Amino acid sequence: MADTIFDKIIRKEIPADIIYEDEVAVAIKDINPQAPVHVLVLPTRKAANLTELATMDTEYAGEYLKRIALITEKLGLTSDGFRVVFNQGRYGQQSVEYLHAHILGGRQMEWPPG
Ligand code: D5M
Repeated sequence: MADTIFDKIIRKEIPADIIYEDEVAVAIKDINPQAPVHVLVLPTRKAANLTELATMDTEYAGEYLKRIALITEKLGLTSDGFRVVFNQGRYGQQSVEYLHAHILGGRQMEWPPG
């Protein structure tokens, strides 16, 4: 699987604004924020996308999901709400082939998304 910018961030080869990290996940501020709060949650075990995560160890996948929820709490987003997005593939406009959950918060979201 091709190396991506997020592989390099996980390996600490390039800097990022890391707001949380443990053995399961690393959360960084998005470099191009689309909301007052825009954080990306990367699994430490590489998966290219959500489809690939679903083939991985169920316990690990569950722990990763729990980290996303934990980070929304740490960011203070749970009372007003937030949005979590996984972009995948061409139609999903995924630009980095390393799974990342976008956590977006701090403003009113709209539906349907663009
Ligand atoms: O989203 C990929 C996201 O990754 C996009 O919102 C920009 C962000 N990005 C790209 N490079 C960096 C670095 N170096 N730090 C932080 N954030 C970054 P996608 O869902 O693939 O379209």
